Amino acid sequence: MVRSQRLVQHLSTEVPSRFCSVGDSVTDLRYLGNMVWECIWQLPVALLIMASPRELLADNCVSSSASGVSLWTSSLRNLTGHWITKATLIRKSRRDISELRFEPRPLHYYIGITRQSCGDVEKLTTVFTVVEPPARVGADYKFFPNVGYYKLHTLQTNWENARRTCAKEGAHLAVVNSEAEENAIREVMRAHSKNRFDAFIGFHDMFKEGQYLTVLGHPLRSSGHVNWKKGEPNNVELPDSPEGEDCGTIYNDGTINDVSCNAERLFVCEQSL
Ligand code: MAN
Ligand code: CA
Ligand code: CA
Repeated sequence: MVRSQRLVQHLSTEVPSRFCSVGDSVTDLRYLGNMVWECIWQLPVALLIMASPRELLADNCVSSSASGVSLWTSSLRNLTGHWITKATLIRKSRRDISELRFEPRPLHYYIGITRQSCGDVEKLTTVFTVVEPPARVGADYKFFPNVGYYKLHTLQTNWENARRTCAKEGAHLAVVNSEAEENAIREVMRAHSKNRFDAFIGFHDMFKEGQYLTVLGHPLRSSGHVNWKKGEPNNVELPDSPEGEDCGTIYNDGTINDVSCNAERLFVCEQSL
């Protein structure tokens, strides 16, 4: 499982200094934007903030774009003395996961506002948080509450093809982070066959022998649940795989093994919550 991505946009205004601070950086509004984004979102976000009247400031309008992302911000005080701050963030991205059935996903968003006064400077900090659940995977993924979505692919292929197939489905080769997750994977495997078999999952030691990494790029040992089969990993070197065994599998009893990356196996994809 990986944590849901979060979009946190920070927007803050200092009155009357004409400086905006974003995180640790300070930007002069006369020249630059007053927003950063830590993560990028698929849907437009339009925001309106009205702050209490203070001294009149010039209208500031800022736009910025990078790799399919557009951002507009403006901050002005109107004739009735209201401070109005607006920000619009739009991201366009190409879908290359056409296999997915996209369903509308509810967005959760909230706004936190804090006011600070220091001498004659009033600082208004507004934090916008937008949380978008991951895209739903196909109906053939089985949902395990608080664990994730899992699918056993029942056509054998090598590890790299398995990795790509999961990615095309908006998922990844399964990474086992807990006993509950091991049980979920065992269940989808056992639903296929009660006979003993193993399936590719998302770890390997292709880069350095014995240093196992997950497909998410983290050391396997930090995944929280590592259940090697007794005697594994043994990096067996066979004539057709002299490089040894560098790709991970899981047996339907939940134990894991290293096998040749060129071997053909079923595989388990995971869509994190
Ligand atoms: C046996 C054992 C394993 C090895 C597999 C390869 O089960 O030697 O360590 O990974 O064969 O198929
Ligand atoms: Ca190895
Ligand atoms: Ca092995």
